[in-house]
Amino acid sequence: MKLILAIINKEDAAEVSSALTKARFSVTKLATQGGFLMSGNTTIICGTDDEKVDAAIEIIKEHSRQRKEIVPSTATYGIGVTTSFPLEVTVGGATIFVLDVDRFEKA
Ligand code: 2BA
Repeated sequence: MKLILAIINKEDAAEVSSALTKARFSVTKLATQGGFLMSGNTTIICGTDDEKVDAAIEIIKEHSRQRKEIVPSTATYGIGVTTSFPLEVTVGGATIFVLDVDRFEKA
C-alpha cells in the first residue's frame, strides 16, 4: 500500500478531491500553507493499493492547473537604497510525494 501526499492549489482542491472520490479513491484534505509564498494551499492525503497509484496521480494532474503568482521582492544596492519589485513565480499544478505504508488499520 502507498500513501499519496499531493500539495495543490486550494482553488483546485474541490475538483481534485471529487474526481478522486468518483474514481473510488479515499481522500482526506488538509488546509496547508506554502513556506515560500506563505499563502494557503491544500494537501490531499490518499491511501491506495500500489497498482492504483498511477491512476490516482493521473487524476490529480488532470485537475491541477499551473498558475503564475506575483510576490513582492526587495533588492538592496551598495549605496544603502532598498527597492521593492514584483517577482513572478510559477506554482503547481501539483507537488506529489508517494510513500510506502508499513501498516494500515481501521479500528
Ligand atoms: P510555496 O512554498 O509557497 O512555493 C510556491 C512556489 O514558489 C513554488 O511552486 C516554487 O515555484 C516557488 N518557490 C518555492 N520555494 C522557493 C525558493 N526557495 N526560491 C524560489 N522560489 C521558490 P511549487 O514548486 O509548485 O510548490 C507549490 C507548493 O508545494 C509550495 O508552496 C509548498 O507548499 C509545496 N512544496 C513544493 N515542493 C515541496 C517540497 N520539496 N517539500 C514540501 N513541500 C513542497
